[in-house]
Amino acid sequence: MAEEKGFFKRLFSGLSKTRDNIVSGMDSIFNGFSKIDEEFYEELEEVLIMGDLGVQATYDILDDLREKVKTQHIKEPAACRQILIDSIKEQMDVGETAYEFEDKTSVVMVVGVNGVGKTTTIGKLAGKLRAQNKKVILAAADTFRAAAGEQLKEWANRAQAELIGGQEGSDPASVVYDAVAAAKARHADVLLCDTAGRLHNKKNLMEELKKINRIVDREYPEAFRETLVVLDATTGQNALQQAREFKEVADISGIILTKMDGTAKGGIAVAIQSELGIPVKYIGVGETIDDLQKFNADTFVDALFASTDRESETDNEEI
Ligand SMILES: Nc1nc2c(ncn2[C@@H]2O[C@H](COP(=O)(O)OP(=O)(O)OP(=O)(O)O)[C@@H](O)[C@H]2O)c(=O)[nH]1
Ligand SMILES: [Mg+2]
Repeated sequence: MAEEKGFFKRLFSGLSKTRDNIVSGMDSIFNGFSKIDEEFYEELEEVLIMGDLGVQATYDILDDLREKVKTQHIKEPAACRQILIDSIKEQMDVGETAYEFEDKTSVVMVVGVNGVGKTTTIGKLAGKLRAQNKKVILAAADTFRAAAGEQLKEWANRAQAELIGGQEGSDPASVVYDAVAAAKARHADVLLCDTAGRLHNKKNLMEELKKINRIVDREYPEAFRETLVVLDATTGQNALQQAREFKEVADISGIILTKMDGTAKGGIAVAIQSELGIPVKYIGVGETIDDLQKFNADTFVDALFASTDRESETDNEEI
């Protein structure tokens, strides 16, 4: 329970910039309007879009709200606040099977464009799995960038996971081939594959991912598969576009949204889920090994919409 409270507190402070945008805008609408009219809906729409929730999610949320206002005969603008919050929670629920891979013999491909936080996230994820006593192997399949292998090695040491790498410039698919062999031989629970974010061009990058996937399909058909796209939340709508592009070439099973600390664009989590139908499974809230959180829609939306009363409440909580 203390852990749960600590989590809320960290998430709460991590989302402060996003919340400043959304909550102050919403509260002024809920308090400023005396009746529910078109102007009220228009202003809400503007706040949600400014908060990076995306056009699609905003329309869905407002349609739902209009419907409930009608059927429940709601007259007070203030009563809409909770309906809105519940509607976002419903849209963002990740479902019970989201973290299945953690308890299976699995291969997790981590993909994303350069600099979004793939390598860091793999380190954090390895740390999480090691804390559950899982046997974890990391594959350094980003052989394109000179320092990439070294960076992953540091994370492997920190997380106490084993690393399989290759020479700079070597074939990433062959690194994955070796890593699969090691995972099988050592009965590893989870194999996490780091991939390059930048190649000579986008087509090369996508072709390489397909090739790596084919190797795993062929060499390790019994493994449970997970492909996670890492997106940098600070890039807002660009992140959404990147997710779309990866969705075209790979079977994406989830999103990891990094750098949620210190961005005003945290609402992008809502947009991704609602526009692409891909669940956000983890969020990165800092640069250390403990700064990766499982995404919980209820906690996230509560932290996103918490008013300042909740802030003073959390100040008294132990971490
Ligand atoms: N504040 C913050 N920084 C993060 C987070 N995740 C990653 N970073 C930082 O983002 C930078 C890039 O992270 P990397 O893990 O190297 O990104 P990458 O996707 O592997 O990059 P390439 O291998 O070059 O494609 C590093 O400075 C990380 O410390 C996060 O959740 N919060
Ligand atoms: Mg990297």
